[in-house]
Amino acid sequence: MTTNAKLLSDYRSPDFTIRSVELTVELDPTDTRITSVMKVQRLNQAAQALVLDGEALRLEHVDIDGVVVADDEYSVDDVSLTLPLDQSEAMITIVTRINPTENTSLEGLYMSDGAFCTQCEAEGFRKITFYLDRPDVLATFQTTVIGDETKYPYLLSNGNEVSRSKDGQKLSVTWQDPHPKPCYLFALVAGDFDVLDDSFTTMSGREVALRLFVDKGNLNRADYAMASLKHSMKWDEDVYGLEYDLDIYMIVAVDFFNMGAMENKGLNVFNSKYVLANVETATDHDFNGIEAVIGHEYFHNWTGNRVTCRDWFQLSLKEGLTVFRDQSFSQDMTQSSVNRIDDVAIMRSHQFAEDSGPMAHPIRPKSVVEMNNFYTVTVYNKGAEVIRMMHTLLGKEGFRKGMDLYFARHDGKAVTCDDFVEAMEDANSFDLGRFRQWYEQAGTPTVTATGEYDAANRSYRLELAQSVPPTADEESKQHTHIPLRIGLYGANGEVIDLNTEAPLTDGNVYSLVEPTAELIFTDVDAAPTPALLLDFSAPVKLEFDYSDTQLLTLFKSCDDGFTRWDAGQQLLTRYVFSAMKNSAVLLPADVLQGFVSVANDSAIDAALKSKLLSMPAVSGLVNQMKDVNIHSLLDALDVVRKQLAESLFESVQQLFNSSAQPNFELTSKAMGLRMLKSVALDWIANHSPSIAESLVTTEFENANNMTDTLAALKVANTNSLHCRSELMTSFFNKWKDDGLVMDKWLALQGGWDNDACQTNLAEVEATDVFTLHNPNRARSLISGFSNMNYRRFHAKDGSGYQWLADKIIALNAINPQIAARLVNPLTHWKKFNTDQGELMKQSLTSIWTIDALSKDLKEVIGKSLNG
Ligand code: B3K
Ligand code: ZN
Repeated sequence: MTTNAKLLSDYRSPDFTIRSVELTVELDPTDTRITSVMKVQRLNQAAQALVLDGEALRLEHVDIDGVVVADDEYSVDDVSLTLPLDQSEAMITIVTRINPTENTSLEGLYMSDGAFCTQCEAEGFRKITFYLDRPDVLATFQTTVIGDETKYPYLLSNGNEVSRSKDGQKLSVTWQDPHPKPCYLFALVAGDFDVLDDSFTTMSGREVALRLFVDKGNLNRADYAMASLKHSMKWDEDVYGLEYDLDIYMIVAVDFFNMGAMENKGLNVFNSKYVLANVETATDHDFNGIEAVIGHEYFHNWTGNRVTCRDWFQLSLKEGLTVFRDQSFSQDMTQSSVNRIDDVAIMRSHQFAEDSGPMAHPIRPKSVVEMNNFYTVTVYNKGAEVIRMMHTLLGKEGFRKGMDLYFARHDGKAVTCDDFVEAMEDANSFDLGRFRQWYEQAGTPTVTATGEYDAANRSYRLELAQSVPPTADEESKQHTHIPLRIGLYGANGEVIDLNTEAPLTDGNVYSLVEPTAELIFTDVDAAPTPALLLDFSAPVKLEFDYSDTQLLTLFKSCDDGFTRWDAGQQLLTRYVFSAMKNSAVLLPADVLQGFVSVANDSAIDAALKSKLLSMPAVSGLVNQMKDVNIHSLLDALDVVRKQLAESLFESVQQLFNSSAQPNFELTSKAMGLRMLKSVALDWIANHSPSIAESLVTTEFENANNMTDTLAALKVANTNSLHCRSELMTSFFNKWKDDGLVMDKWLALQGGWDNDACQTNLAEVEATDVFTLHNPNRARSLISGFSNMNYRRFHAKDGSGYQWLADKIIALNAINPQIAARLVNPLTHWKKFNTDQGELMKQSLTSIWTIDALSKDLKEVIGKSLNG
């Protein structure tokens, strides 16, 4: 299986490069003809043959400098075309034909609801024409798109439109992109759309046309995306001094898309989920997602497009950095500590799982079979944490100096993660030698800390030690450079000044660069409560033996939102684990009272309060355990939840009432109140389903926005209230023609924890709204079940596992990329106790043994089954 893996250590610069390419694309849904004229230059004078990548192409013609290359002079196989070439420059013309309708993988050129669209990252361009499909080959593109104007009035590609002509119904439009780019940034879209037009004046006074293309009839859902784009453009100028560089910026929303969106130069293609929204159809969560993804793709214009990756192992160069940038943008837009909590929750639920599972890899992987399998939470989110740590170590200004130097050195080039770190180092004269370990190895480091108070000397001694556990890909590990943002707190949460000889930067950041360290703080009046990971300053697990009292101190009054939330989660986790051993365990009165006092504390803003009052996520708990008995864990969660629900009952009823708002507003304050109201409603339902019945029904019926509607429906679904079935039906009847809204319904159906689950799933699959061909539909139901419905997915008879396996087998033939993503829950079978683990393994094996298993699934399942 690993025999066809590509290795980072095998990287060689290319023998040839392509300076410019002229593409002519004659569109036809089943027989599109592509003519490519490339100016090829030899870089390695010893090279005698040009090997171009190409898959699923019908080759019609090839010539070099106008001389036809005969059949017996070239060779073609499943993945490449080899041409003899022993000159330093040549013009090569290649004509190929493809069938976009048959392309259900949604990679290369394919059809989405009657429109043509492309997805080329990572290696999709080779499904359009023969090319040097690698990110370190940068060419200027001129693209002529030809199609039937009655069906495809908009013919789009990268850059600026330079000419158009008509021949009967045939429209021909030519685009020129002056910025040399790798082919993964190529895009072509053709179809009939409604268009939202706007413009943005850049900081140097240039006017940029902004055009948002949506399916006919959807213009009333495009405003938020457009506003988000303008905010992003302004933010990148303000924070990084980065200006947009073409005359036009286009975004097209399509319904069939594997990922969230794609940053093609000047022509972003978006999953419609991240564009289309209004208050009737989208939740606050959707609006925030749109702002983040629009920002993310826009920020790629500099971090990804202007400076791109040398090879795909360097993916985090652009993705980690761009996620960090979109996170900072969202944080600046909302000014809420809750964003950071959400970032951390993703790390702990998903990334820590990946780091300790079969697919463990460093943020810069060393070995890859199918690149699409490496668009992971490790490369993206842990990658963003690594960038954030550099920001923490260098400070805001130092980081900006590093970014400026990075662009000054590498604009227009394809570079490596080392080049980025070096720019940060050089701009700040800061040694990041040990820090580079974050790029080299997988695994979540553990920082173990102990503290001792010396009353006689009024001092506090902290001992720190770091270690990284072995991971699936590598046994032995090195220590790394961990920034710990430290706070000491008194009994009432008051901040204690840090007096220490240990070097601290930014006032409270200690660099743990050795395996162990000792810090002494002086002038400490009483035994303090330490917080060592303020704002989650490093993606590590922190082990410190806190007392309940210390955690309550942090929970009730720490000045850092993340730390408060974390303290509450640790308290609840502690009692969940006790309840696994003894289901009669009682939460102590002071713990329950701590949660009540947070609920009643009017100084805490609503969004943060909703987080502080949330139960720990199952996935996060699983990551802290071995040989997981999932059913006993779920029972223990119920035990703790019930006790807390009872204590909180009065407070949450008040919160539910006081969070109601007379008018709908789309501000972060209003969003926070809606979030708190829904959390309160869930607690009410937990303690008293009968009271919740009428509240939920009224909420559902009176809601004037999707956030409140869905919140009510979710509470009915999670708590299996009597009103559930009627509300689900009413929701379905109202929205059945709207795919994006139906995704919410599908996710709830998948997540329904009920004995009728399997029958229900079969009924839902049989409805017209469900199809495995649309990734959004497939993901909603399948992931709603396998990632959210723990009891039913882990059904003791294995039926949940096999249901997932059957979907994966069907998806393997349709869309291997989506199949390889959705199979993830089964691949973690080793985490679970033998009863469940063996059943999971059996279902995984049932996929492994089918004919024509894609290389995407082979890599992921192979690693899980064979280690
Ligand atoms: N760069 C794209 C992801 C492409 C995924 C290819 N399988 C989206 C993004 O990260 O912005
Ligand atoms: Zn990205």
